[in-house]
Amino acid sequence: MTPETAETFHEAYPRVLDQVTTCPEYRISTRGNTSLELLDVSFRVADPIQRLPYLVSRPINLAYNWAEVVWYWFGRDDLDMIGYYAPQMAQNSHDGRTLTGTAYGPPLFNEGPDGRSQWQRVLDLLVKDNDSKRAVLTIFRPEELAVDSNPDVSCTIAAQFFLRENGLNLTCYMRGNDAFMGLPSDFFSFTVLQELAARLIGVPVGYYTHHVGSMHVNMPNRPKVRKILAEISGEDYRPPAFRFPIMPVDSCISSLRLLVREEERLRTDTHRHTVRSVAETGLHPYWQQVLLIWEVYRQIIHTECAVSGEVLSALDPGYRWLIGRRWPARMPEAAV
Ligand code: 5HM
Repeated sequence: MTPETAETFHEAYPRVLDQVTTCPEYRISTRGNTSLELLDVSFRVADPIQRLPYLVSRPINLAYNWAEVVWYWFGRDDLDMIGYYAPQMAQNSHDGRTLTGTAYGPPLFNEGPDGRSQWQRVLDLLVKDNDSKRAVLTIFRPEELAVDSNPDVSCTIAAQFFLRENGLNLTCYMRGNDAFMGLPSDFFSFTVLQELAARLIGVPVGYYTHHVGSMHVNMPNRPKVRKILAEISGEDYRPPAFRFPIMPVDSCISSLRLLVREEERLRTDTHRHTVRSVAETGLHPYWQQVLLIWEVYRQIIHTECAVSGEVLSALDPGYRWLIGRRWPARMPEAAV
């Protein structure tokens, strides 16, 4: 039987949260967390470019989501970069500097003995043998369980591309997924990588399928899940009309190289961007938006003033909406 299909992630996310919290199979306690759990959860999203949930009760951190993609792409494992966007990730580090299981970049993008990464091998394979069933990217490593006290074991086992008539489909297999916290960022990163792969080999984006062994919600997040479910079932609720921008066909790799350099300058507060300076980078407007998001985040972290109205106005409406909901106290008066 094939999994249930939703059109967008905005539609899928509350459905998963509802299933896990209203009809959980188990209540488990492991590594300090008590959770409601449902085993063997699968769903498919027909239009994975629509990768954001637009929820007032769960405004996700776009600066983190985009940083995670770039962090993966450059095969990084440092807390310096990712911890700036998500300080709580330091808890998973065994040495206070790096992450192991959570850092999916090294296994996916670092070169192997043949001079190619797993990612590159899989893309090369798909170009030669379109219908291949071998386009697998493995993340979980058996050695991760060799040390009992390992604080960071990969939650994603593998991802598999299927190039079929409709386009490039991606299926991810996870051993465990936190439906409230982890799922939105995992969905975001995996589907950006799917879209990147589709652009690089010049095919349309297909659908995205998610298979999870243990889908769970940690008990402290239950009230937040209730709020989400109340929001979407409220009388006044109207689904958002925002559309996530479409990634341009060319220059993805050079844009990512430029982005990672600019990200560091903003993160370390050694540079400030304006709408004009972002335009002068020569980046495609799609990627300029990512820099603008990080500039907003720089202002939030490194200053105490309201975020620049000029930068906010230059943002894509869906991005602006989410940022306004995530950091309402930092919005300029006109934007409130
Ligand atoms: O005890 P365990 O190693 O499973 O705890 C890690 C938890 O982090 C997972 O169960 C899952 O809830 C969450 N997680 C996630 O949802 C972790 C990662 C990092 O690999 C992820 N998504 N990408």
